[in-house]
This record gives sequence, C-alpha cells and structure tokens, in this order.
Amino acid sequence: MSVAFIDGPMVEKFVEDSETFEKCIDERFSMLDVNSDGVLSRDELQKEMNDPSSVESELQSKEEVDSLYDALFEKFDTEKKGTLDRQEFGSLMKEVMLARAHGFGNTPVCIILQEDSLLQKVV
Ligand SMILES: [Ca+2]
Repeated sequence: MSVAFIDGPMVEKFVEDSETFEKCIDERFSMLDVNSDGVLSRDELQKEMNDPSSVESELQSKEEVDSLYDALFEKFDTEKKGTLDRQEFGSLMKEVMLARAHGFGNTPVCIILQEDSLLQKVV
C-alpha cells in the first residue's frame, strides 16, 4: 500500500491508453468473478464495493458508491440478465474511471493505493 497524488487528466490518459486499461480490466474481472462462470453477478460486484478498504469508499460515501453502481449496472447490463459479462464490465469500469477523473478535476488529490487498486496502475 502506498500513497500517491493523482488528478483527473492522469486518470483520463490511463483510460484512453486502452491496451493497459483493457489488461487491468481483464485482471480485475477474473479477480471479481469468484465462481468463474465468466460473468459478474451483482453480488460479486458488490463484494468489492462493500470492502471498507476499497478505493471507492475512500473517495465517496457508501451511498454515493451504491447509487453510482446502481445506475451503471442499470445502464450496462444491456440484456437485463442481472449479470455483467467481460465487455459490459469493461464499459462500466471505463465510465467509473472517467467519472472519477471528472471528480478529481485538475487539482491533484492524495489517495491511498491498495495493492489491487485500479488507480495504482495510473500512477
Ligand atoms: Ca461469476
């Protein structure tokens, strides 16, 4: 675990560097897909959100994170299966990261990086 300064443009650049980003999404997807059925259920996705040490909870309140993911799940679970496949998850993470970039703005913020944090790849 380490501490870093990060700002919006850094996150945007990372998301737009699609090769690195896609690789990170692959890693994250396999990590979250606990039962290895190739899709993420709401439970699997929420496991990460409910982890009090996750980056999300450092940056936003639990309610904000919940409603953000609610909205995103609604939007990206295009067939209303209640699960996200790899591609849908990729679109979701991209949106989440860009939303974060927007939240950071141009002023660097200090964040604590967890070992498996996606933001760790940005710095
Ligand atoms: Ca699964």
